[in-house]
Amino acid sequence: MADTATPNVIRRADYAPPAFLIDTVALEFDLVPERTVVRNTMRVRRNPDASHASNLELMGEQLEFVSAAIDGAPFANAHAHEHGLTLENVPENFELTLTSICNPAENTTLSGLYVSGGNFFTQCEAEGFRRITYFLDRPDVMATFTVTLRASKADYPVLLSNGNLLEEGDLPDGRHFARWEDPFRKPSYLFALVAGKLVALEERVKSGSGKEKLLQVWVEPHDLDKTRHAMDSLINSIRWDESRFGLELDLDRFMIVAVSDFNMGAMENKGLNIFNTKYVLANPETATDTDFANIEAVVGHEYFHNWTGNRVTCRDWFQLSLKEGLTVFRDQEFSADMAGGATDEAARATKRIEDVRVLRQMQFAEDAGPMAHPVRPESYVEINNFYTMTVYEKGSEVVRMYQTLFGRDGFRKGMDLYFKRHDGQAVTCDDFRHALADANGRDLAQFERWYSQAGTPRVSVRTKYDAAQQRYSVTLTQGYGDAAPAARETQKGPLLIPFAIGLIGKDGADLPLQLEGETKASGSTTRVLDFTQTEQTFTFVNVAQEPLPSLLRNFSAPVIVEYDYSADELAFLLAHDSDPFNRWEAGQRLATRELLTLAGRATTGVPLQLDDSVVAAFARVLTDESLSPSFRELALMLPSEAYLAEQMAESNPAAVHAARQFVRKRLANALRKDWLAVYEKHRTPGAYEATPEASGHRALKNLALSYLAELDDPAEAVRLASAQYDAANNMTDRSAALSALLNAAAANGGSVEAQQALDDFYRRFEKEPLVIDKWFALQATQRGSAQRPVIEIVRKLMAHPAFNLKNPNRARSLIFSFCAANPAQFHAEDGSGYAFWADQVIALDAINPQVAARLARSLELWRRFTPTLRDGMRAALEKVASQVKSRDVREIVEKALA
Ligand code: B3K
Ligand code: ZN
Repeated sequence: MADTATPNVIRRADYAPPAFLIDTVALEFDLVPERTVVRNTMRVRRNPDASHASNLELMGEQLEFVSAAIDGAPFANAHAHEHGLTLENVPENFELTLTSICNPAENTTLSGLYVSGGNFFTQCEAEGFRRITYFLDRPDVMATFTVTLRASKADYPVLLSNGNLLEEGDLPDGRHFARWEDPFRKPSYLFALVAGKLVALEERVKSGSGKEKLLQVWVEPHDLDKTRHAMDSLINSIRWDESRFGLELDLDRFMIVAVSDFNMGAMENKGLNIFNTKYVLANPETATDTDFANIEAVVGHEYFHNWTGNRVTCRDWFQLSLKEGLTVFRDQEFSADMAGGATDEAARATKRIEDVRVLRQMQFAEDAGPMAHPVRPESYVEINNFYTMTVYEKGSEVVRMYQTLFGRDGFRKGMDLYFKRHDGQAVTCDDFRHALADANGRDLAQFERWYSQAGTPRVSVRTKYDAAQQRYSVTLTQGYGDAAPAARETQKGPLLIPFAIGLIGKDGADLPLQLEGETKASGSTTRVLDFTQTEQTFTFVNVAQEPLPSLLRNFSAPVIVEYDYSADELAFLLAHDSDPFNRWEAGQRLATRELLTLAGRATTGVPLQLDDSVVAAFARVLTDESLSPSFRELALMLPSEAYLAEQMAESNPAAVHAARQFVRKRLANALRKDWLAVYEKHRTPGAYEATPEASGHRALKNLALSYLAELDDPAEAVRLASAQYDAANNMTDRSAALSALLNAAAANGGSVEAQQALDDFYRRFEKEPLVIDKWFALQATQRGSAQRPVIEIVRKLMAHPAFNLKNPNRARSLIFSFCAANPAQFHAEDGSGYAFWADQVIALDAINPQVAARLARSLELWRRFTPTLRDGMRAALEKVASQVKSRDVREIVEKALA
């Protein structure tokens, strides 16, 4: 409704094929930081499948138009304007040569061609190519590209672009050139170039069919010692895509380049992936176990795009989840296989739990706010605002549901058919669904609603046991709660929900499952129910005793399950469920329920207390040596403050913080001996190992340390943390120790030990920007106190010589960490956090709208907070709305205020 009033809304329903097609592109760059000349020669023809247009309308932004020629002759009917270039009355089929100039040195948006650290880089997705040259900059226009780069040889010794290197050589005046050709047709958003002083770690490998491939990881010279893990991750990705999906690397050469100024994680440009340094550079001294895991996941993700995204791409940007949801699913499966192979369900579950935690904390929140949209959005103002948790993470869950419905083999059959039908094409989410449906002989019309329906579905469960008949009935009802107004508006009918369920007997073992109408129990003790109606009852027969249901095993659909478990039942599931995901889930439900009760009490000032039975349930997990350390760490980590605040009728971050701290302290004091024992037992002496086992030990040990830092008398924890900090041979242990010192000291307004460690950390890693990012982030996310509010520390750090608003990683490490990852301090009653937020959004808007728009989103749930906070947030949003210029931030704040 608000859409119609807003100009420049792009709608999915308005899709029309392009009036012209471009078959080949030859680009020539004369690379000079302030004035790069681009000559672009294209083979253009009318699109036989589109309605006639006499003018060719090319997109272009921030370009200085120089000249146009058609078939070699100057063309006078070319008019440059704010959004591009209009060429009037063009022929049917012609060669078009355009020359234009851009200014990479001044490009702080990091979209298009820009300079970072004295080197040239590009970022074209979604609409950056039009900032490099005039073009039909839309993904359904696919062309083959040849690229010639010319630049000073001393300043830019390395010249890279997509595909294969055809030729390189010297030119007069100390310049040189390189010519690249990408044999595959691609949309413009996959174009890339890199030029500068870089070095590469190289490896030659043979692909499945025996062809030799050159792999390179390009970085600045001082970072070469941090490239091994990215290279290993790339090799593992190549192997995995061959074995799991039969997909081989199609180019002779595959390059990864790291850049320190980058808007997001990485970019899948054909054969030339460009990465944020954060997702490439790692060695044990500088990177944590989480960094190592993230690098493996992102290297995999970008590599997997080579087939899901590049060989088969999107028809239009509304189809973004076609490539992103699918590729996130693939990278999640890759990481799970790397951790646990295909069969170690407990190890795979660790990855599943981490992914679901992110989904629930971030995507469910997105669904509950003004940016809620379906996996395939219906409209947008700025497409960069739609690289969202919904498109990526919920999109991945939607893809996972196909696999849950059809099994791994059925899913593979669907993928095979998808590539057989669509290789080399720009297609839609419907095309993907049809391939999966046809390959498995199933009508998936109802499944389309997962793409068109916004909001988080709720499934409520009622159960009934008939002891005389030995029947157990499970009634499922689906709908949307009040928290999803967007969902109700677009609701089209019930979803097809694969609902995995198991039944657990009194001894904790799974019961056999036989549905009414079946002649015998099936072999598996987990059943995926096809839940397709608004309300549906499934009846199990021959159920000898009243079972406890284990619902939505392995999180088989992205929904909220409502079922009234008692605290004892949850403790029982936490101790016995054979589904490791649901075992974790039981602990989370138990903790969430207690924490929300306590938060409610905290708002009214009633003294807090926690039942011994809850402490006992967590104690059992802590001391259960049959559970893997990484599982125990996940199970003992309480739900985040952000997630808890979101579950309250009125979000109250201070109350949530008080409740969560109370429980942490209670668990720390009550289980002190156990924490200490776990801390000692899970030390990893000797050389650092990056294996999942070793990282599990470190995770559990460091969780123990963080609980010990909550003790009423933290002296012992401070001693342990200081010793760990000094002795650490890896960043995981060092940063965990520093964080424990900061938090142990918070209540007293800081400590000597914490300050010394902070200073040491800075000096030690002064030359490692990614570690200095951690230094900023640790301080921004630390616990505060009345004497020492974190906003004051953050303001001081903004003036630190190492702070730089133009570098997105640095801006995120300090500003985003405070505004989005320290809710109790950010949402201070005095509104100081909001005033800071508004100033930073406005400052960033002038530099880098994409980064500013991300920060702008941290206030979008303002309506759900307590009245005082709500007023403060509204005022800050209004201030931003009155001052920002970019379309990116405007869309966010206008939707928030609407
Ligand atoms: N496809 C890119 C994201 C581009 C974001 C543009 N604002 C990275 C990825 O998802 O692999
Ligand atoms: Zn992606």
